[in-house]
Amino acid sequence: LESSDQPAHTMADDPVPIFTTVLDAHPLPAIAAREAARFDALAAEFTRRFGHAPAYIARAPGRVNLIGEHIDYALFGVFPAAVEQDVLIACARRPGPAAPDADAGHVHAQNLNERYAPQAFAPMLRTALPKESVRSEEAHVHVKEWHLDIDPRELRWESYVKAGYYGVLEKFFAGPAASSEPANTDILVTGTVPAGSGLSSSAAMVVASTLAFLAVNDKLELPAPGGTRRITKGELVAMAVENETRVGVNSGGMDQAASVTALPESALYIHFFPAFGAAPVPLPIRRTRTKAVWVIANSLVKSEKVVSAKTRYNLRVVETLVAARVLARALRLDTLTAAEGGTKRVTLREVLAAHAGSGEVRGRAAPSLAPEDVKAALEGILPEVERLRAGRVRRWVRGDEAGEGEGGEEQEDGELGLTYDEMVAASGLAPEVFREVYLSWVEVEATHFQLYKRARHVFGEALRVLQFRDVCLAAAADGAEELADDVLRALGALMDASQDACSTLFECSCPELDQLTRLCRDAGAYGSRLTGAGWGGCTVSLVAEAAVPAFIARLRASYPAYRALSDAQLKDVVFATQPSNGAFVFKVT
Ligand code: NG1
Ligand code: MG
Repeated sequence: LESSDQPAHTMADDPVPIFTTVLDAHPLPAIAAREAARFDALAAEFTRRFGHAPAYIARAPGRVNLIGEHIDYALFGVFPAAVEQDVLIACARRPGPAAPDADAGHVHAQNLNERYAPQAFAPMLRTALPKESVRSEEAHVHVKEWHLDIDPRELRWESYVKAGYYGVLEKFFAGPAASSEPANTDILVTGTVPAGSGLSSSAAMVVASTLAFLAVNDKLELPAPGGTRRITKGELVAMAVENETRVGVNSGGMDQAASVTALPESALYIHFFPAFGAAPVPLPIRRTRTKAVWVIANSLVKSEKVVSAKTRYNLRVVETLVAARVLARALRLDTLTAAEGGTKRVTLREVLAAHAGSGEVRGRAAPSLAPEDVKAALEGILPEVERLRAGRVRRWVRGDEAGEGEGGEEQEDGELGLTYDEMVAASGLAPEVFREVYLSWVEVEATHFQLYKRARHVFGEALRVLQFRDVCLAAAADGAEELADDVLRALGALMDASQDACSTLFECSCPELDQLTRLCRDAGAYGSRLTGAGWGGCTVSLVAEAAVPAFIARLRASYPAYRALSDAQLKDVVFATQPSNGAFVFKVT
């Protein structure tokens, strides 16, 4: 096993790959042939529509999270892999006379899918007043700022294109030193990641669009001491995470990191604390006596995160953060609760570190806990989470410290959670400070807040991620020709436990997902769980490869929403998937 959960080489420093043959990107000849045909067709259609050939095709995959749900924004490590479904964006500078200044960066965006109408847009250039420091030096220097209209309340396909573009404009064409202009650009988009299904079509779109605009504007190679260097995967992830917030979801960084850094044949262990990093972990599922694959099955319940964020995703982000503060107070972790004038938005991962006395601090490299220590710390903190039970918090707030240890009313009120006022009191912050710290950047709507259940899920799930990773690493270290099927059973059991926690503690499942994962197990899966944000979307199951056709047939007969589907429709809804390559740029020669 690796000695730290912060592997030395994390791929964040690797350059984003540029391929010129499809074979480089898809080393298996069978896949390469299929992909070459797809890339060629997109390039030909681009030429037909715009009258000139594309210069690049940017490609970014969706992802399936194998385990570790809703813990990335608590800064715990997660375990996703890229899927084969992806977004392709063919792009080129539009030929013709250079546009006058104000018209720079004009974009014609089209989509192969007819549902998504062609769009034309340009960023608005604002020449802002120079910043103080600049003004004092050179009064005539103006600061360039760009603006693109994105309405996060409306689901529009081009919003994701604009989100990617925005980051490139801000990073390379804004500020006092910006001299050149963004290029006029034609783009043609196509995608196979189903939308609203938990496979992160949004991250695939944003990563592909960021890459396309980097390529068209010659920003893949950057000036560096002694020559040039390629933009790194870490830089691309950072841009894509920030870009996606422009579409309105305060997500963790799992999806963009997975889409950018994935490698074929392996999953990724992605960590965010004390710093971001991603390392490939080989999967043992093809080396076991029974060869297995991941099967994705869509519940066909659409989960539009942006639309329901107030009562679901963003509410969970707030509950998880407040749980961290209240637990830090209950555990008397004063360095955390007093940080930043007492207003730090503490995360559960920081509470764990402080409770374990590890000295880990966000953003600072060492010291960091080894996974064994993190596991021990998680096991140690789980009983402390009982302090977050509503009845206990209430008694504690009333100052009835003596009552702290007893059960009493906890059982009955455990389900209901805390009212807003009770939660604020437990945070120890003045109401207006609470609002500023926890609610000024996000909209949520609820009558009760569940701190106990959310924290219980997060710590338990974080532990399962490390256990899942251990099973994979132990298998990788095992030189045996063939591994026992126990490996599959161990992974499957962790997946089942994850589903159970998502359903009962984090409450991000839904009746259809509960039913579908149960049917998947009945149909022979080693384990089955929802993947992504939940409340609908896809499940992922570990299934014996030889049994996949029978598995799919049983689901079709037993899951009500599948009965009316044609064979072709069913193929898009239930399918086996192999971990695929992360994002890259294909240079059309
Ligand atoms: P999906 O369902 O793929 O959008 C979301 C978040 C992740 C993570 C998961 C839950 C976005 C862009 N992504 O994924 O960061 O929190 O939910 O584990 O919102
Ligand atoms: Mg998404």
